[in-house]
Amino acid sequence: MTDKLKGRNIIFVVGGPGSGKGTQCEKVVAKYGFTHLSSGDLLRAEVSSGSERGKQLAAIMEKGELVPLDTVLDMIKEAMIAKADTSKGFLIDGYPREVRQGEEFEKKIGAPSLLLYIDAKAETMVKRLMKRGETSGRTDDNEETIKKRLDLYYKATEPVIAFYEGRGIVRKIDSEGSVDQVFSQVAKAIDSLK
Ligand code: B4P
Repeated sequence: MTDKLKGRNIIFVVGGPGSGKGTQCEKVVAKYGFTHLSSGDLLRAEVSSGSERGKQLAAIMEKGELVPLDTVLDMIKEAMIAKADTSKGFLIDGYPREVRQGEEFEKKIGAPSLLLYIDAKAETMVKRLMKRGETSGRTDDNEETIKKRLDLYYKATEPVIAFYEGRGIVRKIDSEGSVDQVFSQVAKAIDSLK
């Protein structure tokens, strides 16, 4: 099954909660036509379906914790296979959240050619998420859960960046500026792949 995904351009998009990952991915899709797969969106779709698995996921996400690795990886893999024939490349947003997720992805799917590290200060991320929480209806956009998501990011996800830095594929993006300022750095990093 994974043969379908061989040789595909894969870009990991990693950053803290509220760093601007999803926002930048939308702009990348508009400019480059890549396929955007957000682990958070895939999980929220499962929750909205009302399935038994969705109910279990909802309880974990509400607490700001990571859902089991196999669940999220299977969802990403299925979504990639479904788009494999037409995709120009994949933006994998919000994954890996921990080093083991990266290792398993490579075993089951393939290696990334670039990791976009979307970097913002903790206070910036909190401010953005609290603002989004006013209208998003997301059960995890509240002060208590945001704090837990941030703690988990520093503990589990930052080591992912160090892991891929060793391979020379990390491009750090300063995400403190406006959406367009951030995007000009993202576009430069993607153009450097050609
Ligand atoms: P995610 O859906 O990944 O949620 P997120 O970290 O908040 O990122 P998102 O992409 O939505 O927000 P963005 O920064 O673009 O994860 C949610 C939960 O799902 C996790 O806590 C976990 O439970 C589970 N999960 C997801 N992936 C998993 C995995 N791999 N393994 C296990 N569990 C997993 O934007 C935030 C806000 O900032 C927006 O309102 C935006 O408009 C604003 N903003 C963005 N850029 C801006 C800028 N430059 N200036 C001003 N505002 C900006």
